[in-house]
Amino acid sequence: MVFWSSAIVVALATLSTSVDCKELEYPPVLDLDCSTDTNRITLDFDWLEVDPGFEGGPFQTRALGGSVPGPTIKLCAGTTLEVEFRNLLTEQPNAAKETDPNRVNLYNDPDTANLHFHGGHVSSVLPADDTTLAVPPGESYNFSVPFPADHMPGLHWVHPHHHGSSSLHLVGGAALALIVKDLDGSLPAEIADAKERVMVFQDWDIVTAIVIAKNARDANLEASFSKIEGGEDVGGRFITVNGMYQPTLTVTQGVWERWRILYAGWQDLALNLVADEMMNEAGCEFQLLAKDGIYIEDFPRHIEFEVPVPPGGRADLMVRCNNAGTTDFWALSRPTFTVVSESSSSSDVIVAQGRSDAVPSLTPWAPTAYPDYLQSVEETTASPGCTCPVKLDGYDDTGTINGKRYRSGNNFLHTSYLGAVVERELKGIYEHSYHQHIYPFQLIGGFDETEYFQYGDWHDTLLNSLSSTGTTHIIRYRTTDIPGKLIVHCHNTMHADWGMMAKEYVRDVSGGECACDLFSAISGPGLVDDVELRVIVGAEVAEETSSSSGASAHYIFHSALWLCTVLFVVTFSMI
Ligand SMILES: [Cu+2]
Repeated sequence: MVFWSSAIVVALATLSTSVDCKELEYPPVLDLDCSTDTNRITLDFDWLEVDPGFEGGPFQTRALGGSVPGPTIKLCAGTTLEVEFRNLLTEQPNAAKETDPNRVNLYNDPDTANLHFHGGHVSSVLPADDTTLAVPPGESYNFSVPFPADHMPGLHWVHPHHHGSSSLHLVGGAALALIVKDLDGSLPAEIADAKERVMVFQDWDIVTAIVIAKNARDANLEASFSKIEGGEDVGGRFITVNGMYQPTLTVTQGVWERWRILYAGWQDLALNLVADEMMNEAGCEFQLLAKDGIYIEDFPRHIEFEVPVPPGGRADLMVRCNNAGTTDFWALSRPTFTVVSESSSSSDVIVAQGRSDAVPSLTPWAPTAYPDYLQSVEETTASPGCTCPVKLDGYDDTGTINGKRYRSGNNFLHTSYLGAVVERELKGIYEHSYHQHIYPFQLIGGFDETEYFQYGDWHDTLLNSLSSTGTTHIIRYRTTDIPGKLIVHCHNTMHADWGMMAKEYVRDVSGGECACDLFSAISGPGLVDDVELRVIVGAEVAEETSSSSGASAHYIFHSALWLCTVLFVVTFSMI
């Protein structure tokens, strides 16, 4: 039997009026030092009581970094992020385990986690972004993740990625934004000076979450989420922005803002952010600036319709609302937030009601240089043997990549080598969101372009629901500089947990051969880690890699920044 033993630390803050309480708030920010080589932080994974602000709350969930979403990390390219990741959860004795041979590729290990630095062009070799690492409850791990000096500034994110429990952790809101900062003076003033809003969208599908929890015998999550009440829409499934249910954004009429949108998604559909077509009273317009943390080359790109950010994807938008008035925004076909556009008293804002063409438009801009790993390969043919098919297919226990389900250990799908131009022929992207670790990829061809998905664009996550079932999305990238494991999977994490995931390997040799559809062990030159080893912190085999690394300058998060959300610190225990 499980119970919440002590709910302490009452209201951190409340405001006096409900109107004020709905104004969008932001996660705490960890603005890391750019003048030092290394920054060290601590991220705890633990139960937290949250209240998104509807009648059925509050409820307990597993949170990363002391809030939902967790604190926004801002760092500079050329620095190393050290994270002491402390899994403070308690083992549930009856929970399903991946080590059970009857439970391969099912929901397992609800209290075991790790961290993935989604979108980072960073090493997959421990102690960096190797998602085959397992950190069981009660254990901790010291990540050290160098962000290369030429890393493109942009919006990425961090979330647990343990095979079998990714969905359980994302349904509970364990995610945080990670921003590689723009260099001073690198952006035009109209972007650099614009009000910046980091907006983390999270999908609370309570009904599905309970099904997953039952499957994993995750009694804690099942008990907590079963208590969530509310209307059919709220109690069954709802969307939050920065942990808030249907908040308000007050904007100034006619003034550009920069919205940095992270869809911390785990299901099948794109975010499809859209202003209410019938009632866009505020006359809000979108201009696309970046996707998946990579600046597009043709900014400003007008987005007339919805913004189809795939689960796991990001979009930076310049947004302006040209009228005074109110507009509801929808995401995932649900009313998600409201913009209140207020007229400005400033005389230098010249706006003609309803006429966006009457105010200055944004000036075209692109970075002066793209880093090596983002140099266009549109006109470059793939290296010999480096074009492989990747077909995402099926659902649940029939979900596969190229016909096979995930296998741990030394089992690899494709291989490449440093300097190769790698091409993939993706199938199934109309309903599965292809995500690739370490290297973003360029959209080359094979599909019908839309305003959002155009040839030459870079992504790390791709779901194009407007494409037809038989479409092949051709993508290409150059494996410039980071060798090691490269995980590919569906970012419908339910599919990934059930086996729609595979490992590739980038060999640390310049030249050689690529290989497709190996589905077998790899050996030979250029392996930069032990592909046989799977590090489980606390297990005997992992002793060397799970050791502590020095001073404990812990960053303790005080989650008192939520003005409208009553947070409790929950000590979780069981008898
Ligand atoms: Cu899928």
